[in-house]
Amino acid sequence: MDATPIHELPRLPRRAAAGHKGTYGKVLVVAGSRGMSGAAVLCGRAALRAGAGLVQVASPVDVQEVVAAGCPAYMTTGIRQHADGSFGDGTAEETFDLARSADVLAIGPGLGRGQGTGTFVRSVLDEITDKPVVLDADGLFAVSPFTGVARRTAPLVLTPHPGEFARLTGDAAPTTDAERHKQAVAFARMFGCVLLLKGSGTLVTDGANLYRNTTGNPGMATGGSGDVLTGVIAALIGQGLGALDAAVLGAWVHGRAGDLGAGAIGQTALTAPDLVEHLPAAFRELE
Ligand code: NPW
Ligand code: AMP
Ligand code: MG
Repeated sequence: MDATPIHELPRLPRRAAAGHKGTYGKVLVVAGSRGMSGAAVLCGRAALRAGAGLVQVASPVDVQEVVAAGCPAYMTTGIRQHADGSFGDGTAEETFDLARSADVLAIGPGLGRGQGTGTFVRSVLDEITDKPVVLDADGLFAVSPFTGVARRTAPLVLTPHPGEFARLTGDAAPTTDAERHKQAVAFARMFGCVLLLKGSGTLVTDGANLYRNTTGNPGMATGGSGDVLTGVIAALIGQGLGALDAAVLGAWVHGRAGDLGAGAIGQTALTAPDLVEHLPAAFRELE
């Protein structure tokens, strides 16, 4: 299947004059761990900049304060851990409750790869099947190689970079465009998910449609870029976009923020926080 370049964008939902914060979606970000609290901050800040009405960031309790210091506008929660760093047995239920009151979940940035973390991520996916989920980074690691998840009534969006995609499929990373297209479409079709395969010319597919992003630059090849994208897509779903549209628009806006950032400070110096700071200008072009 040929990839359609993303030129015609899904419409950014307009904000109603009488809208309130509940109107624009409550995003639960499950992210961060000791040494990677920044991933949770980037994801949460990006979700706010992408228009989410409310953002709650749930992180392991030992980094909650650090995450909270990263932004005054989101709420935080500490996921209680056992002495060995694992979750579960009473701690996972608290996250289930938060998830039930959210509109959309973003799971994985900087969460870590301990065995207990993987079990925890899978338990959230098993338990919360009626809320859209954007699964990224260590959330993807928890379900690799991918054999599917519990039957869901809400969409699942997976956002791997090529290394993560190879782990998901268990195959070597595709080397040609044609192979990349084929593998991406086949994966999305087989598992009934939306797949966003990152890179220069990020692909987005639901198995029936295939799009190629036209924004972005190699300045974005810097730690934390992807964590920003996860928050953007979750926020767009929270505002009512379908999963495919949110992934398409999210990829475009994220790349556009990178292009505006590179225009301001150059590709070399661009960092993930700069992407967050340029989201407003990128979104303004769509309002
Ligand atoms: P190689 O060796 O480079 O050729 P991982 P990660 C391969 C968090 N972060 N792009 C690559 O191959 C994330 O959220 C936290 C990238 C290597 O084998 C995750 O939770 C930050 N990789 C966690 O760190 C900022 C490619 O994949 C492997 C590739 C780990 O995420 C940083 C690397 O992938 C980061 O976002 C490609 N195009 N092609 C923070 N501030 O808290 C092949 N690979 O092991 O999943 O590592 O992406 O850094
Ligand atoms: P991650 O590896 O998860 O941090 O994600 C990196 C993000 O930066 C993805 O959204 C990529 O599409 C984007 N990115 C990385 N390298 C490039 C590039 N050379 N051109 C365009 N976008 C890129
Ligand atoms: Mg990443």
